[in-house]
Amino acid sequence: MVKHAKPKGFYDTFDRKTPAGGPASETTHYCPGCGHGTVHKLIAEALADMGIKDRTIFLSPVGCSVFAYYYFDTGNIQCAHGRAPAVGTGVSRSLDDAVVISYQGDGDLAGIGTAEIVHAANRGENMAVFFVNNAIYGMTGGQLAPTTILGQVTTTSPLGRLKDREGGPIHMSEMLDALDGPAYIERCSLADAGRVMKTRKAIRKALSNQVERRGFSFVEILSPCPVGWKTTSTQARNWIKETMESVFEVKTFRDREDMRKGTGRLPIMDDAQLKNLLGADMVDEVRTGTALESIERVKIAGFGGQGVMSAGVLLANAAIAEGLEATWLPSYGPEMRGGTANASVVLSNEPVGSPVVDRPTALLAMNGPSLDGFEDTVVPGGLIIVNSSLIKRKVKRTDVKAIHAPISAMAAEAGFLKGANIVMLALYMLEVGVPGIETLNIVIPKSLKKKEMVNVNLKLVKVAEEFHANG
Ligand SMILES: Cc1ncc(C[n+]2csc(CCOP(=O)(O)OP(=O)(O)O)c2C)c(N)n1
Ligand code: SF4
Repeated sequence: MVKHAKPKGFYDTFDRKTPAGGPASETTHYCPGCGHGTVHKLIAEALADMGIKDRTIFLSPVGCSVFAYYYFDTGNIQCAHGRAPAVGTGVSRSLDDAVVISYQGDGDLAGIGTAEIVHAANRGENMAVFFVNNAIYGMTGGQLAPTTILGQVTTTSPLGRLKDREGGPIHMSEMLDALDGPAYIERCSLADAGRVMKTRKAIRKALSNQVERRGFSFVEILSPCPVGWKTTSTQARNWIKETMESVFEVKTFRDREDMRKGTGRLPIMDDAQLKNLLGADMVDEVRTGTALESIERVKIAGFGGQGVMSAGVLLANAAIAEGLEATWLPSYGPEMRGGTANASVVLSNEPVGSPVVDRPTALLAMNGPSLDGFEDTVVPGGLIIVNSSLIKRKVKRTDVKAIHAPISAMAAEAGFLKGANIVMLALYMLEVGVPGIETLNIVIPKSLKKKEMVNVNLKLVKVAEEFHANG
């Protein structure tokens, strides 16, 4: 007797479809006859049979299977469109024992996410990719996908896909088979029961490859989308067999049983090794017990050549020298010369979660475009320091502290116009108090590669101190 039951890899109930206050649902959100349901079942069964669901991280894509996390009783992450292989890279590199599943449609994987899948495959990342190829964008209403076959009618190719107009279908398995990285590549089909059993085997193979740490496994599954194709379920399965399979050959492309992958992680280094690696930019801790009242998010902005990047590095180094946590993130304008540039520096008592500075607590504006571009982003109560030598207008905001200082003129008067960045940085540090200005005086000699520049830069710190004391 064949007993049909819900695989143990699934949750008991699918809450997505449970009506408010109503009975728990056991149905999915997929259309009748959709291949996603079949692939889900095969994966859920395998996870339960292999006893690996507790160490599995399932990456849901964007597409009809966006809600996969409502079904799989695993760790779940919902990824931005096409980015699952990048997320999976992070997961598998940080969790040695994880079985990472990247579940993706053809729009997700072969359209918006082409770069991510190619590079993850090339690096041979530890993950099993299940690529559900239904030759169409199902979720958004049946538009042409990268894998739509020639002549296929979709809502955006009403006359049928034409090679000269839309290009031919992309064969992802063949493309990835050109790379050295993958361990296992197989194309399967859901056209009939026999083929479903072969897909079942391929899915288990890809998952056991994860357990064995063989690296990157890729299973492409030709899958019916009766709603997008405007067919019955039977017609859809026949179409796969008779038409799709003649374009996408069902076969094993490679199976490298002997492959083994490491974690791909950098070695963990102690301070001495790090210092050796980073050289002069590392500064010994000079003061301990420093604490910030709250996270400082600093945007130092100007045009290329004004030294905004090096001011950012100095600030981050000064903070680290005082035992704080700091990040520095450069952003270069598109022009090679004369363009705008800015450095984002985050200072914190705790490890920094994100180096991005969208809402600065302080803006150090070296030129007009920087003030125009970032003034509105500063948090209320924040600080804006304006280089009034080059910026002729005043700060408009009334809910921030504004300091207008002739930064460039002060640097020029001290004999070193290019050191305006140091005057600006010193002024900021004097204003905020943490890290302390004396730390900047220690960091400057350690950080400057041209030792003959040390004294002039220290002189610029003094210039800023005088301005601050008088103003
Ligand atoms: C950044 C972004 N761009 C576009 C979309 C719209 N969008 C949602 S699903 C989808 C395509 C999904 O197609 P596929 O990956 O083939 O999955 P299927 O729905 O067929 O299973 C697109 C373009 C989006 N959600 N996000
Ligand atoms: S539109 Fe197609 S892929 Fe999406 S759930 Fe319906 S049948 Fe499945």
